[in-house]
Amino acid sequence: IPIKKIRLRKLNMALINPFTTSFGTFNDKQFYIIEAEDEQGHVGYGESVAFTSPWYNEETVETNRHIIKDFLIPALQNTTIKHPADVGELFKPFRRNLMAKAAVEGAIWDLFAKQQNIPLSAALGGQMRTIDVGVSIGIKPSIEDLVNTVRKSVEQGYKRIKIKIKPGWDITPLSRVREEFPDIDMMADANSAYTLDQIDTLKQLDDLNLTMIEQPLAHDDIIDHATLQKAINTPVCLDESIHSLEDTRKAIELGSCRIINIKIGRVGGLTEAKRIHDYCMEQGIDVWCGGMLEAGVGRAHNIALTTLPNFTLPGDTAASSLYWHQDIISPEVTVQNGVIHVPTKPGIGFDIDVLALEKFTVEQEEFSL
Ligand code: OSB
Ligand code: MG
Repeated sequence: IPIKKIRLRKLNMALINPFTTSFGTFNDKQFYIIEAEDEQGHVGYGESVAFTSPWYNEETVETNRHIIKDFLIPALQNTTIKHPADVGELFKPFRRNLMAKAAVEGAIWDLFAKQQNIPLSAALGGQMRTIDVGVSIGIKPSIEDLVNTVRKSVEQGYKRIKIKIKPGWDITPLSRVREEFPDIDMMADANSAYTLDQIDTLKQLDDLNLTMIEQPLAHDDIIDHATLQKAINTPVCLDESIHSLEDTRKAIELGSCRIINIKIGRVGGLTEAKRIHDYCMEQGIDVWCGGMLEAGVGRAHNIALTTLPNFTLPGDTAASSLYWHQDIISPEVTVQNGVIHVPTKPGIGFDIDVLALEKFTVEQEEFSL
């Protein structure tokens, strides 16, 4: 894959609605867009999903810049990459920093698919023409507020409603939503807010007919999750705890979960995401594609990944308009009846809205390879 230069752009975009999880509230998003350009003028795009503070994992927007600039780009200099799957090998000397790696690898995957003149989904081996999507609803100021938001999402056709929970905002609001909507596909995400001391609360989830409970316990745990999974009927889904195929293998062996949320950034890129997908498929473990409040480039990567066959559960890649006044891709991601039609153009399949990209760029640096 000939690459001539890499451009790093820092963007700042305001969220339409503040998004609250058990670890805090997001009002806007700062992130890096990585552009990998070849001699012919093809440009591959990647998006880093780290936040400004290290509350989801240890990475931040600032650590992304440092790692990409001082380690990952130098590792790409004076080498030739035959396939995007080789990038992981080049980045292996650098521990973790998986979101930084995923952003750069993502730009190279997009460039590769554009050079081959095929959609990124096809380059990954995906075949689904449409993908099912759900929506993730943050912690709300009141139960009434939550019920109204769920109603709107159900009316918009989202196939699965995920509700963020934390101690003090769990069984009561979930029960109210279940009363109002007895038949919806509903799940909860705790973002690591509980410990086994609260197992009695977590056991009450079994009465709510949830599709799953996502990451109830510590961000770095797979042992206590196995204890919990034995004690409850609701399937446990791991998010924060899974960074690799190896983590996946161990979690499945221990019985820590029955479902895995795959996030490209959290596992270091599309290549590792696909490996985890393939392994889960062999093991009979369903997967779905998580979200990190991405802008259009990240969303496009999520859509491409979700075309693989074991993404049997709706993902969190909701429509651009739920997050942004204006997205950086054209057309923006739209959802009809809970479904996204997978784009068929080469690479990520969406054009970049260059004016929007420029408008949201607050810093820019360029490196020759
Ligand atoms: O745990 O899945 C998560 C948002 C920010 C950080 C972590 C998570 C989330 C979401 C929203 O649940 C996903 C999205 O809508 O992009
Ligand atoms: Mg989660």
